[in-house]
Amino acid sequence: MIRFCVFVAFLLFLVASPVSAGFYPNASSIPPDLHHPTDSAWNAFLNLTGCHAGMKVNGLYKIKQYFQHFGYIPQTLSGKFTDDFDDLLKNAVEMYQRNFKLNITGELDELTLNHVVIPRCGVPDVVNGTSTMLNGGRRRTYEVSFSGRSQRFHAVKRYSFFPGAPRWPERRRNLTYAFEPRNALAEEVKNVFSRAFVRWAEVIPLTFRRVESFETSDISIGFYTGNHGDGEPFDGFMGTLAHAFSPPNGHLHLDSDEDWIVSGEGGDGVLSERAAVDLESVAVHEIGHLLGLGHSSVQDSIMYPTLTTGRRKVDLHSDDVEGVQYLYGSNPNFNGSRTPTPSTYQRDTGDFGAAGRIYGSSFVLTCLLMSTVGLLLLY
Ligand code: TQI
Ligand code: ZN
Ligand code: ZN
Repeated sequence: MIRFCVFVAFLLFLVASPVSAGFYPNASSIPPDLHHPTDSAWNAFLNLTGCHAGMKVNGLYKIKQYFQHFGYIPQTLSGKFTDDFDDLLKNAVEMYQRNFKLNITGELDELTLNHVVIPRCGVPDVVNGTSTMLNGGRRRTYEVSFSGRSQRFHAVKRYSFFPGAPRWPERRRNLTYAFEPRNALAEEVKNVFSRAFVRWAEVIPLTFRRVESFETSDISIGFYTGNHGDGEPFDGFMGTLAHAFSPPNGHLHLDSDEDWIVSGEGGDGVLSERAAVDLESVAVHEIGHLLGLGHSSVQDSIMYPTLTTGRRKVDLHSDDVEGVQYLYGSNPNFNGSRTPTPSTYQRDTGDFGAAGRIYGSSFVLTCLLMSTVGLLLLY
């Protein structure tokens, strides 16, 4: 994934969205020191050249935060990091070097630091204790710090969670959702979301019930333009389409400046000449975020961070199912047998050609869709 991420994408992303709330339970939990980037941040990193185990150097804690963001230091070790070059950091550096096929020195040597300062996607390299990187094409995976059976030669999980794997708590298993009353949405639009919720509810012991009260519902869904008060302004036509926050926040926002394809069953649903986006595909993806899933590296999964050219993608992939069941367990009433509904067909009608060109053509955009919080950890 990383090699697809280019600097331009990164800069654009920074301009468009200085801090992606996506990686945080809510906007107020963003550490204050991530808000004001400075140009010298990378240089400060390079100053750590030559650091090795046993040393204590001002600013070393920042590189620990960086490694933690990308999964090299367990999220469970939150709180303050020290400036000591301890085993925690040494292990992280070694793991990083192994992932990027650098010499495994366990030290912050020049090569390693030069690698660290290369702009990259914000998606962790190590997920669930397993590297998501060393298995591209080849059957190579290694165990990072898994308790229990070795992951070697087992299928690698490719779904991910938000830091700390937040989920809706046990006592909140019957969730309600409501729509922004000011949107005065047509029933047809609301039904798209109902169908999207059912797809997830089929595989986990959670239920989703539509209610009228927007103020008291667990999940609130609304279409907004531009700046809408959560620090994550929408950007007009294309670009960001929607966003959702991790549990238990419950906000799902969509960009009203997009042309949304609403019709689920039958019909082509093309709303205009412009690139149109299939609403249900986006809704299913965003609900995944609402439930606590991050992005997945499995291309056909719902949580993969691109919409595939010319396709409506609304069926959960086994990777999505495994991810969400890791958080909530499985639905005893479904046991994997489900009757396909007409709306589950993946149509290759080419209706989304225009959107496809935009989304399918470049990995730059793929990267734009991802959070880049990791880099901002430096500031
Ligand atoms: N919105 C991004 C998304 O939902 C926002 C985002 C980036 C995000 N990183 C996040 C949200 C981490 C939560 C957690 O991924 S988007 C797709 C895609 C978007 C993208 O508008 O770019 C879909 C919305 F990429 F998967 F196609 C829906 Cl399906
Ligand atoms: Zn929003
Ligand atoms: Zn997403």
